[in-house]
Amino acid sequence: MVASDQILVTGKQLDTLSINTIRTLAIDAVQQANSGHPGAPMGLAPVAYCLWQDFLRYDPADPTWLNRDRFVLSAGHASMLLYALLYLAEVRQVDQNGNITKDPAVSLDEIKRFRQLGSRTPGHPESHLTTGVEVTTGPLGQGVGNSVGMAIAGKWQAANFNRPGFEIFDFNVYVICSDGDLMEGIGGEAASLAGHLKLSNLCWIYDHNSVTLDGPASWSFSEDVATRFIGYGWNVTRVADANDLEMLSRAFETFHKTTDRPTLIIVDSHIGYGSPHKQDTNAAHGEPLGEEEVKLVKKFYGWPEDAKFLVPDGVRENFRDGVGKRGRELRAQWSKLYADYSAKYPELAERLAHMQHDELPAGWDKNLPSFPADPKGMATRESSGKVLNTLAQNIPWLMGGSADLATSNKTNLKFEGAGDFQAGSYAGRNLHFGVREHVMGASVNGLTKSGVRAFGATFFNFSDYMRASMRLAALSEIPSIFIFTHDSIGVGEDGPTHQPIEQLASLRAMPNMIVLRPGDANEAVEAWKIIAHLKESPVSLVLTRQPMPTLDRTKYAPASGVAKGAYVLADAPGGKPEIILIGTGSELSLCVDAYEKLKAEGIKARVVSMPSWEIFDKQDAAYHESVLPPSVTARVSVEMAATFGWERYTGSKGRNIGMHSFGASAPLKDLLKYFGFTVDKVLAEAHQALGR
Ligand SMILES: Cc1ncc(C[n+]2csc(CCOP(=O)(O)OP(=O)(O)O)c2C)c(N)n1
Ligand SMILES: [Mg+2]
Repeated sequence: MVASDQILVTGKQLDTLSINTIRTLAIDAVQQANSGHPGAPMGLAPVAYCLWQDFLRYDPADPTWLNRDRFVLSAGHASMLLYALLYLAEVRQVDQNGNITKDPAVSLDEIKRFRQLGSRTPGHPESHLTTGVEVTTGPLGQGVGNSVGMAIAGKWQAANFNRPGFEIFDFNVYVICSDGDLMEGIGGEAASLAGHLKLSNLCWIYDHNSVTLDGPASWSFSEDVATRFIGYGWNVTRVADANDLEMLSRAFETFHKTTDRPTLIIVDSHIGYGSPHKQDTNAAHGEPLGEEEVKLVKKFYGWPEDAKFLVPDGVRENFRDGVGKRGRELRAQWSKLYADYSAKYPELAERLAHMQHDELPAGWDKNLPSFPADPKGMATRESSGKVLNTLAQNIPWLMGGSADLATSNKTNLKFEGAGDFQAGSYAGRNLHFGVREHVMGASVNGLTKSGVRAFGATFFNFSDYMRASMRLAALSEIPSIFIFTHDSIGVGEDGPTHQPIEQLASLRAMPNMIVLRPGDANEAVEAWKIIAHLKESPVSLVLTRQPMPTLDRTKYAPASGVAKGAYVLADAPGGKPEIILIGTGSELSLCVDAYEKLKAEGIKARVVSMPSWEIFDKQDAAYHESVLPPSVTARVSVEMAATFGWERYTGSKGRNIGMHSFGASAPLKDLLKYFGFTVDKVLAEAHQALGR
């Protein structure tokens, strides 16, 4: 019934049958959903098949295997390609607790529910929903960006954990990417960084199909990609026909043999049918084929025209005998090796177990600093930097870096043995991302998904440059740590190009993003304690450049209140305030100064420190009311940023002191006066709110 010699006359019959199964599953799923991209999976099926079946070291029975090769579908619109592979390879589902179940990660029923509510087969792959999806992709360029972090993690783990005779880590990271991935700026950042770091464990497969959504790729993309990547320091190889399994195999072998740089395999392919002789790029591109076309395609593949979701006999067995068998054997060998390794190096094995289960090691918080009261105080970038250095000594897999601002961000890990991560010295924990914010964000996500606790740092204003990656961290529940200093007009002379205004509001609007803006050095310590425990939420830690007072905690409430997101720092006698001043970050001390003056005037005031809206919002109603009693409607918020959203805490009778324009280039003290961040201004607004 199924003729299979029409596409690959040279290939094996079973190969062709398997490849066409991937293709027709994609076609049927997209048709049934009445939305999605069938063309890319159809064109790429042989490439993905060759990789999975013959090269990927992956045991479908244990998708959590530490040394598994990683597969990233950066062209996330081709999601059905990945779902078909997960289904056919019989990858098992991992439950919420990280335990492997008997269930398939993707069943045929799930493929039939492609793009439906609650399915494991959403429109684009989402790593927190579907086992076997290593990272969430869809926004083009993010997957290639993640892959750099994953490859860095692989090199770092090999350098730190392998011992003579115990090659515990040697996994590779494979990525399928499309024209869009290479057009996006982040793709260039990623390739540049990977080339610089000589990440030889990284292989991108570029689907050179000469077409994008609007039409021929030539309308918008004409550079010589091969030359470009050679310039980046990559090994570049080419496969002239995506259906040529032999040539594909040779390209993967070339990748394996290349030990001094990453590899780009440029694969010339044809979207749609996958054949240069037969294609209908319009129909196949970005939308279902339509019932008529589906029949024609199936006929072309030698498929029964009316069969839907057909998996011919022998196909699943073929995958079992290929990727399944190889993966099982490789993992069994590894497990044996690892058992001996654990016996010989119990400390390292314990470390790996912690890393894999997102656990903190014993003593993770020892020697954390505590800062004495100091009216001059210090910048939170400074106090945070000290905390980070202590934590990194206690947590040996805490690592990261800055986008060329480490000295300003105070994120250098300076202790003995911290080291720099560079080509050829992969054990170091200081990463140098260069001026590449976007791929820093994506890399931090990839690193975090690979078991290390990673941070990336830059000026707060440039969070915009990496926002797309931060958003994916939030969406896919990756606890990436984003450290931002120079958090306001407090930057001073650098001026409005460097002074964030709306960034706080915009990150607070992002679901699952924890924003923390500590109000003094001791709040910075508490903020890091929260960060250490995050498992499913990324954090934006927002810090000042300029010094701020370290509050006297014998006079005011302890900084441990940060754990609840907001807390009463200073209160009116008997806890019955007439007015509440709410501050974050550098404006907290302004509220404290105003509070003291109000007190002297005989006005009963309260100061609430609110370093994190998100964490405060998670507390119960009783706590909310204890901090912000509904009966007290005279409220003033103070923050050197857009006031957008503060009404939710200050109410309709409240006042919001903040920024209503971009900043300006001037010495800080002039800016504070000009924009109204003075005790007098807070007092004036307080009086207004009180109506006296
Ligand atoms: C950042 C981003 N911009 C736009 C899109 C919408 N989009 C989906 S696929 C695609 C382009 C398709 O061209 P290509 O990358 O060559 O993939 P192919 O269609 O050839 O598989 C676009 C623009 C996206 N997914 N991500
Ligand atoms: Mg394309």
